[in-house]
Amino acid sequence: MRCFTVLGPSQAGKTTLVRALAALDGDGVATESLGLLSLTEFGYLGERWCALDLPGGADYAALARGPLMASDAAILCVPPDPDAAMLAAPYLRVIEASGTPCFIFINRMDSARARVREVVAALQGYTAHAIVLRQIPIREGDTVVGAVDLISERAWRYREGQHSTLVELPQSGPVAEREAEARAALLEAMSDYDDELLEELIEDRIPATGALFEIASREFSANVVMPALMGSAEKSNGITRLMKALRHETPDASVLRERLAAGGPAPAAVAFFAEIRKHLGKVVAVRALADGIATGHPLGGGNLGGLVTCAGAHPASLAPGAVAMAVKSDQLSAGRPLLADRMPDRPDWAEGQAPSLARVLIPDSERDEVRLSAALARLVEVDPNIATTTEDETGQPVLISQGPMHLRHLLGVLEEDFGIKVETRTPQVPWRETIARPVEVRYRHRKQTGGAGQFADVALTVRPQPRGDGFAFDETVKGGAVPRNFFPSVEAGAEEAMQRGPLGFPVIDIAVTLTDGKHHAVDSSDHAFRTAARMGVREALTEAGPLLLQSIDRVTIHVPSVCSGALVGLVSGLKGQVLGFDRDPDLRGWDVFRANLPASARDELLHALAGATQGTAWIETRFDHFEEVYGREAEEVSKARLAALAAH
Ligand SMILES: Nc1nc2c(ncn2[C@@H]2O[C@H](COP(=O)(O)OP(=O)(O)O)[C@@H](O)[C@H]2O)c(=O)[nH]1
Ligand SMILES: [Mg+2]
Repeated sequence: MRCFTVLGPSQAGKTTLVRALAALDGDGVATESLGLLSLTEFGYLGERWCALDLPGGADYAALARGPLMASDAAILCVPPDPDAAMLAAPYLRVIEASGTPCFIFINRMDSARARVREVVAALQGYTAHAIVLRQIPIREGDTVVGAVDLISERAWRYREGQHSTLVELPQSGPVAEREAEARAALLEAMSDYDDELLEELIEDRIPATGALFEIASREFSANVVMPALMGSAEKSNGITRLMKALRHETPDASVLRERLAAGGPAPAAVAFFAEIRKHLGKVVAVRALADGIATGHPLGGGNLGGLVTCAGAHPASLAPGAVAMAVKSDQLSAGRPLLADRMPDRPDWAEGQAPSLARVLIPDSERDEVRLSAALARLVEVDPNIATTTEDETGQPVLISQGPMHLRHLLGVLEEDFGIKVETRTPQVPWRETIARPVEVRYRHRKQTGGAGQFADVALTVRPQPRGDGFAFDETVKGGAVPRNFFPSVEAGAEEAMQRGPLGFPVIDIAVTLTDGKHHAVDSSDHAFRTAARMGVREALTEAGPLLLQSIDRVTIHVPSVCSGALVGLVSGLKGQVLGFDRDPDLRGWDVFRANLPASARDELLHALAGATQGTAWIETRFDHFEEVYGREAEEVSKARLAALAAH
């Protein structure tokens, strides 16, 4: 069995295309869906195929990594519109990173307005692979009525829902001219990777069709070119041609196995997608890449429980290349190569992009809190594209997903499959505070209750530290005014005071010096000094001009170069500081844009970016530093905080 993934923007016709391919022979078509992934198994001319189909949409490009780990080929399905190339760019990026040989299928040719050449040129702007046009359309007026195959030089006239008819390729006129020109370009591109062909072209000998098809297969398998074909999935035009190209040119699973090994051990299988099913537990789509994948045998560090094919059969074992769902195999995680005894690390390209949309989840019913964290742990096992954490301040669970669509899907899974309904909110931003100027304080803690009293007296200097220097403590006590053994308690008391400053937030970047004090031979204790230091520092913080600090993120935005210009205004508008942008040396057509941005603007950034780049951008965020906030904004933040604390 060979396996391919169809990717492309939403509404490009991916699902229609898979259906049309499977319907060609209509032989043993079986479908299964696993979360967002649809699997379609079908036969074509006596061979078995499995097509993998994900919904299009910005959030889901990252999810393509799992299916690509199981695919011998990819089909990038695009609309016949040069302006849509940018929407296809994120898919090109993952396909290219994965090393999967890829056909481009220009769909919807029944409604094509733009020239195919322009569509190809626009896509070429986003890939380092040479896109080679394998067909050209035949037009009558504005309508595409057929296509010429540039290798065989055969012309076909489309018929809706039926096989196209072979027609005479005109010997002269615009189609003939365009054909000659496009064929020359194709052969030239192919000769870049084939010395023999190059020689033949130089000597003005044109190789036979059979030889050309062989070279084409070889180059596709070697993933040096991306052939572009065209048609209409809806009208079943150009579908046989695409299927034949897949049949002749898609390498078998051994090539994928080698690609996944990447110098390490060659995996026996790959677990490429998963979901948790009610009453059944974890269901993992696996593809065998070697012999020995059988129920009861070790796989991925445990025994393989059971196998179910798309058609509902329960085979005892899988032949290399075959796809099935593994059940009762809890050791398996999605998106991982598998050896008998363990799951090796995924290849670098499959690490994926870090999810960026964080939401705190609040179950509708408090009783569901424990169940929710268990459910989230399960979700992480089946979706490598999410992450979970807890909010520092509240300890509430945070789910980080690829974007709003992905989040909505995950909340649906929580509700339907786990019976947990949740509300969401944006996570709290980590505000901090510090002080503006040094102050000196003296604090005496004294208590006389019954027997032993408490006595400690401290003189402290509290100074602001440079940003990022954190907390420091020292002492300049002379003559044993405070005995050495109490110093650690003074330090501990000072740190306690920093847990919440006068503005209501944790205090950072201050230095505390114990300069003097008094003690009592009987009544002084660690506890007394700790209390005195805490109270003293608290007083000092109030007097020392409290300053609100906001968390500043360093964001790296990966964005199609055509959108970079618009980002300058967008980032500045969110009070961010643009640090600059450069071409991405590894990704044609993409820029890497760097900025510092208040953490409080992260959500707005994601939202605005999605709009400005049609969802194609993706970002990496990490904490950079804390920065002072002044004036009205600071007052409002602190006021809200103190009110919230008082309400508790
Ligand atoms: N005119 C035309 N419409 C198509 C073609 N292929 C798909 N569609 C339509 O485009 C819409 C989206 O198709 P679908 O396969 O769901 O797209 P997907 O989001 O890429 O899976 C559907 O209404 C299809 O009927 C085509 O070749 N020509
Ligand atoms: Mg679809």
